[in-house]
Amino acid sequence: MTDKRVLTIQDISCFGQCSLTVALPIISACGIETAVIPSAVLSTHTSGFTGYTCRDLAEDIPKIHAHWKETGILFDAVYTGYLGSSEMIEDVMEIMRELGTENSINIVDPAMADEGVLYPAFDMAYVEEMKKLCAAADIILPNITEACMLAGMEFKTEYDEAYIQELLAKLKELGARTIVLTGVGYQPGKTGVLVAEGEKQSYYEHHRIEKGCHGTGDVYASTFVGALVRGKDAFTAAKIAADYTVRCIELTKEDTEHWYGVKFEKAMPELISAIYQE
Ligand code: PXL
Repeated sequence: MTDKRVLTIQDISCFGQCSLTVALPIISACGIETAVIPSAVLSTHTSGFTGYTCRDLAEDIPKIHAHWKETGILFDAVYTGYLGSSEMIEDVMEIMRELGTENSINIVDPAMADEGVLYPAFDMAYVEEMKKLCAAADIILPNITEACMLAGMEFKTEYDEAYIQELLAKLKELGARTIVLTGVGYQPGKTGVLVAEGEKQSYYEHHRIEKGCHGTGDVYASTFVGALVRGKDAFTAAKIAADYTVRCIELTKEDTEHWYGVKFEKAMPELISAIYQE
């Protein structure tokens, strides 16, 4: 196997177990060299904390790009998460176009909303830019809220398969190729992930833990990327990511002081054995 190299572009929330502080260890644990471009530096994430600091690094992105281009550094996959401002999206697309190897894959987690609402830093202009980034991706990983915002559909907590199919059709119209839609549940106590690749659709249903935890979207997307680049097919990567995310929530849910993220470190041995199972 030729060793693979991933670039991930997302913020550093210095405290809070999300974005780069989750993506870097998880993708590395999957045996993949991981380079990073921090899109912003925040003292904490923005979900539940107040008074956080934020330094946007949009200006640095073209400079890092130029240096790497000159040096000849290329990536087998580019994975984006929480970016922070719409100004940087054009530059991120430029990186996807110029710093990928011949068969590189672009994976976009829109990371902008949950439970029907946008994260505090974002507005509809960001959603519009995110639509362009999703159209440039090979694989997108929205949750239902993000999918609705990208598709211009009403967010619902109860729905049927026809609603999900309409959502997928609208995302395809947008230009999205493979769609990994998370948080799709049709019955109480269950949730799941739907992987739509061209005409093919596969659904993995799993146990739903009532307590929602911050940062699980980042744990999910990073695990998916690690597993996929490691050589798993999209559906297997989606399943490994779902099982690991559920495990992380289980290991965290009893600890009421740990509301800001999940204890993903504790379940890493299980992730590693799932990844290295050929
Ligand atoms: O987990 C997504 C995320 C990443 N980065 C920052 C966030 C959030 C979610 O709120 O605020 C800064």
